[in-house]
Amino acid sequence: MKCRVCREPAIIDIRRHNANFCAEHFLKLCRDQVAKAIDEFDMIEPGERVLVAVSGGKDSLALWDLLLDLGHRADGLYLGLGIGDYSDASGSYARAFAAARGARLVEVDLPTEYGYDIPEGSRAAKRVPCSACGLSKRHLFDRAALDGGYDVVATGHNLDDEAAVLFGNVLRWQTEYLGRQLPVLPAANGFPRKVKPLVRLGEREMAAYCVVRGIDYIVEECPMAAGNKHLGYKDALNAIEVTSPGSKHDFYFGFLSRASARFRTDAALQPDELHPCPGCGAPTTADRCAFCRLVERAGGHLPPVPVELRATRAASSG
Ligand code: Q46
Ligand code: ZN
Ligand code: ZN
Repeated sequence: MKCRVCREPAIIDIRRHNANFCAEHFLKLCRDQVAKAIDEFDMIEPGERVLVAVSGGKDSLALWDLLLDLGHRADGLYLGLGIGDYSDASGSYARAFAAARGARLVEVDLPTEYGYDIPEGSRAAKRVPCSACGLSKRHLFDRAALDGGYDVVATGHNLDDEAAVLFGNVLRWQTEYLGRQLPVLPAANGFPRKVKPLVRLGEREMAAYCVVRGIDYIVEECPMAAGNKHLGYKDALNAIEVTSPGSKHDFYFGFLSRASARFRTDAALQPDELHPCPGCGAPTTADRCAFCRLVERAGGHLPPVPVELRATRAASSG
């Protein structure tokens, strides 16, 4: 097995590209694919401040590493979700990476600052853990980015993640979600742009990237992920990929180029339907936003919102 570029011994085969790569050219491929995604979808402008949502897993740490290598001004954000030993361990990996790279890691601890954790909170609020978790994470990313003056929030969703989510949305024809499933969500209502620069790279490549770069990451899955439907969708797509390499890529990028725009109207929210949540200031269509309702039902509390922040959000959400 020889590297496609230099003919030296290869360390990885990527069947989707029908090619093998040595360590050096594999790293170059990863950087090129991220740079291409950023460019193709106008994800990050030079000089913009990026906040990378870091979980301590392979994807988010690789993403942070790649963005720093590509010269972006990228800080990390780690959310302590209170998921027992898993949270303790994942936080250590995030901190170790930041220390090794001399990068800035912002931390928000859900139990300390909001008075609930994901296992207890989701039970009390009668929500599936991943649903309570996803809702909390989205709110806290937005808030941290807004408070810290960041232009962009970047998440480590890779091609396998996006293809699995797309598969689930298509399976149930969730047209509203399909209209929003994009690698870039533009800034809106005072919140920063959201980008997924790893959409051109697969899960296996991200694990290999961390190994080659010597990045330690948490290998265990989150214990709350058991029963998560997306794991089943990933297995199904992996089975297809074995006999038909490139299927995941074609499924996802074909959707983006040929189908996604058709669902845009299903996802469009009229700006006048939104108003600032009286609890936290985030834009919402309801009396109070879903996050504030979750916090209350989970028995938690909100940190005080500075008055000027409320004013900014109120002004920008109309
Ligand atoms: S952290 Fe949270 Fe994930 Fe754990 S509880 Fe589910 S959503 S699985 S990415
Ligand atoms: Zn090579
Ligand atoms: Zn709220």
